[in-house]
Amino acid sequence: MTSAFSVYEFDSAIVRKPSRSVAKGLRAGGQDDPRYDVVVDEHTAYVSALQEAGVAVQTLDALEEFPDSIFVEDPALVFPEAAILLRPGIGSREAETAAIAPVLRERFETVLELDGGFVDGGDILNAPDSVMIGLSARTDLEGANALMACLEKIGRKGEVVRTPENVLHFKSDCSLMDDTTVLTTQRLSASGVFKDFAQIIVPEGEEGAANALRVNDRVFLGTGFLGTNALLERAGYSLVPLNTSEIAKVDAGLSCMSLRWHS
Ligand code: CIR
Repeated sequence: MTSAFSVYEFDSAIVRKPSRSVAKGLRAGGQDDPRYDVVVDEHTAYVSALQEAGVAVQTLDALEEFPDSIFVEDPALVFPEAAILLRPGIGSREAETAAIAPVLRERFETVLELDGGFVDGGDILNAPDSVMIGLSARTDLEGANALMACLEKIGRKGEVVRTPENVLHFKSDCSLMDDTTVLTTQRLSASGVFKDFAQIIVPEGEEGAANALRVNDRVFLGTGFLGTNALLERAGYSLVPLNTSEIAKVDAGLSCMSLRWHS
């Protein structure tokens, strides 16, 4: 199925308020705990930016028992025509799927489920010609195959690719800027996965900038990534700088805080 909308055209989104327990969110390195009040500020600015871009945002209540539940991108995948419930590949986040499922069943007529394996939404890049599924420490081949089967049911093509070693998610290292251009890191670009795209490579030391987010006519970009900012400005994108320094302490960026689709 070719959707009537570009992969970056959105009019609807779901977000979840941060819980105080976000301070205990998962992280691979030894970063300090994020401060709840600063995470709230970052989240509030993100929601406002979505609304200003023309997106109607549904905000779900915080879930104290799940420190990472603010990152609603991981337990599900949404398209204009259907939602797919995923299976996060780390024990402490597994039950987030059941927590968001009733909301998705209310919003979507078709809700599919993986019949096995594990997939985190952060490993999925919905590109114009295929839904790219990055194998990672969170997303395994069984899950990727189960997701491919779901995608086939809704007439979409999946493609199994690889998340770079020691990178949390495929989308930690890339984001679409438009239908033909991807913003990516050198290490992901080197895998050849984006050979059919025009590529903008983030400067060394700015890998965190690659998890940007194109929303309608603008691109959300983490603040402080001056080199990437200059590259994208030069390429003519309209940038919305958003502070992500607190959520970055729990390995998060701009795509992970919402589920976005065009209704
Ligand atoms: C985790 O490790 O699962 C969270 N601390 C961060 C999740 C970020 N999710 C995303 O980029 N899609």
